[in-house]
Amino acid sequence: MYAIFITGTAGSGKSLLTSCLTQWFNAKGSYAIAVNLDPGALSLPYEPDVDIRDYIDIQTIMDSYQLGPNGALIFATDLIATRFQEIQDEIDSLSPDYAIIDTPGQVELFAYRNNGPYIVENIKCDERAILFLFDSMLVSTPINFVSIALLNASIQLRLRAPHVALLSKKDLIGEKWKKILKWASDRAALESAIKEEARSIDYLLGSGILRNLARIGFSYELIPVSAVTQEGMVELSATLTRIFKGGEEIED
Ligand SMILES: Nc1nc2c(ncn2[C@@H]2O[C@H](COP(=O)(O)OP(=O)(O)O)[C@@H](O)[C@H]2O)c(=O)[nH]1
Ligand SMILES: [Mg+2]
Repeated sequence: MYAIFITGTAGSGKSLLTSCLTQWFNAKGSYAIAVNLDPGALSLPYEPDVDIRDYIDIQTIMDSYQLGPNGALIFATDLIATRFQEIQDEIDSLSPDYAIIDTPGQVELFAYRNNGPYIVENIKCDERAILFLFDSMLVSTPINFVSIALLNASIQLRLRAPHVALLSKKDLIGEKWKKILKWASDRAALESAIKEEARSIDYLLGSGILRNLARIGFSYELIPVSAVTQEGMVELSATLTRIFKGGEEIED
């Protein structure tokens, strides 16, 4: 079984991509399941095969501990690891080829607290990968792009598994995705874009962060995807196959 964790800022398209990718694999003849690890999800654009909300209920937590919605969400997210065995058992009983795992809306609750690293490390699977979504709505300026790239690097530090960077919601930005892909792959182009657009104080900070990111290997093969039109699914699944099957022969 291959485990694919979907991460990204709130609203970046994690849940819709979970739905899209699950359908994509199933249409190609693999057996993929959608796993919801977001205890705070009010509604989901897919019917989860395995759902943390069966074990953790935000309303009960709010009532029992007299917490507001925010406190209850943090509490609930911290509890995910304590119910992980049940989630694992459910996944095992389905024996999927792929588990597509939707993570909590706010990425910091998953990545920066203990539950995310614990689950990524302990899930029983042959291989795992982390998808990180660069929301096209957020990375439309070079400074914002660098900020999200910094977040991506920070999440890589926390969730130790091969990472794939995606540009989500490609269908919403017309031809702008080309410019964003250029920034991702060409540091000099990004730095000069920062210089053109940013105030001098932002330039110093933005280019300083960028240079430091470059030292740890700043250059993305950012894959543009749309969970609405299914664009980019071919490229994404080919990249996942390369990660999972390594040197083995790649099927189409
Ligand atoms: N046009 C478009 N909208 C998208 C896409 N992916 C997500 N959305 C929309 O963006 C919003 C947030 O998506 P969601 O999957 O809930 O984000 P999450 O918070 O990261 O799980 C929803 O209104 C989705 O319908 C996409 O590829 N294209
Ligand atoms: Mg979501």
